[in-house]
Amino acid sequence: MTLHHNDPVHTLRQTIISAKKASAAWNAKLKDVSPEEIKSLDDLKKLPFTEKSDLRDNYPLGLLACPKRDLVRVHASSGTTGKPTVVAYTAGDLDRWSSIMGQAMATGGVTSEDVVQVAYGYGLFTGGLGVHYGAERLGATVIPASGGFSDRQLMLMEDLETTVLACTPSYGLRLADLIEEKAIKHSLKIGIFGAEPWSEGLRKNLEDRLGIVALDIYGLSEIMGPGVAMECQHKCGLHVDESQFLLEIIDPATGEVLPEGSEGELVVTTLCKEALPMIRYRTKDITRITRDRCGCGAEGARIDRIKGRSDDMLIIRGVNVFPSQIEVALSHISGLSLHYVLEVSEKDDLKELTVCCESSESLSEREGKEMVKKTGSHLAAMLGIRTGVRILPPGSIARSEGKAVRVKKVA
Ligand code: DLL
Repeated sequence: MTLHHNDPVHTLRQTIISAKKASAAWNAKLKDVSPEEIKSLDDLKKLPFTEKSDLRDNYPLGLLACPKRDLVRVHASSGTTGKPTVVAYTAGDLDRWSSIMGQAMATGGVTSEDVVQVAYGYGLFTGGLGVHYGAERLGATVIPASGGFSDRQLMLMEDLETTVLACTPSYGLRLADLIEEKAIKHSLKIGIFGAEPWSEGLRKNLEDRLGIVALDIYGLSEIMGPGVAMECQHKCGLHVDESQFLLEIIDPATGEVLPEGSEGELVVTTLCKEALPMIRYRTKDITRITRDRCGCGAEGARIDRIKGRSDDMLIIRGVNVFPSQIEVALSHISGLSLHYVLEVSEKDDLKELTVCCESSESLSEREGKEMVKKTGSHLAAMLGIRTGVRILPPGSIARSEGKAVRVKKVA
């Protein structure tokens, strides 16, 4: 397929034609769609949504829009149940991903002078290799550290004078703790944190303690991997390259397209994918699109920091809360470390939430009780919900090396 980046309508039509031609599953899904009907981007609404279940139902590669021999790489995201979702790339796809990712890093202020330590996991997860190739494309020096082995991370960081750390924000917090604990001398300037929801509070914590600019990067395997959206140093929304990705916001309950500026579920259509194009892919991620001019001068679309996934939203006695909102509330309480877990139990069909968080210092019994009270009333004031609170000693919550598991179901 030839990709015409400067005419998105043409590219969209081509995408539909090649998907229908190559895959029986796409052909069935798009049976009522004739590409000629797509006359403007407004006609995007006429196309059906694609969801994770479409990939799962056509496991492993039923949605492939190119001959299988054209593939040069696969990645996969682990599902909560059963088989993973497999995503695939042609050489052209990898080339475009590298340049989109390189451009995203440049948007964040990374240059060819930088030493980028990639502490996202390498392997089936797209994080490691995605950031790796983007940084190389930019001409930066890459340290392919992968996730975990924290002592080795710190050694490499110190000895090779890493200037850019790329990892999940929760692992960034873990590394920040260790850097302080072991008094590591480092040269970090920029953090590229993503792959999980995080808060302004955690950004400030990482920036203050590491002396860096901490930036948010967004992406998902089904669309490509990291680099779909990335903040610049003005930190007011994540820039999206609309010549590659068409964005919509829908009501997650009804699927209705919402007016620009509304908060809702992000839907992405790819204009840059040969192997696995995605048409109106429902990301489940809750955000907003803005187009006002950014402080950096860019005028294109930006998305807000992702609030959470529609399927991670907790409904506690009728009040909707995302784990990231709890993190925001916790970040306002001095004396807590931002390592936390949310325990959800169900009693008589009602969900109960217990927020388990660590104090930054060891507390006496009396101090602990006061902290429980303070945290509980702060959460009630900020979120309008009563929750249980447990304050745990420093170091007692399991540290994440990749995506943190924040919500635990308990009996
Ligand atoms: O997490 C790709 C990635 C790697 C993004 C490294 C950024 C950095 P998946 O494993 O397929 O891909 O998970 C995608 O993670 O739908 C969101 O729910 C969540 N997510 C990704 N980035 C962010 C972010 C990678 N910056 C899913 N903020 C997405 C909040 C994020 N959530």
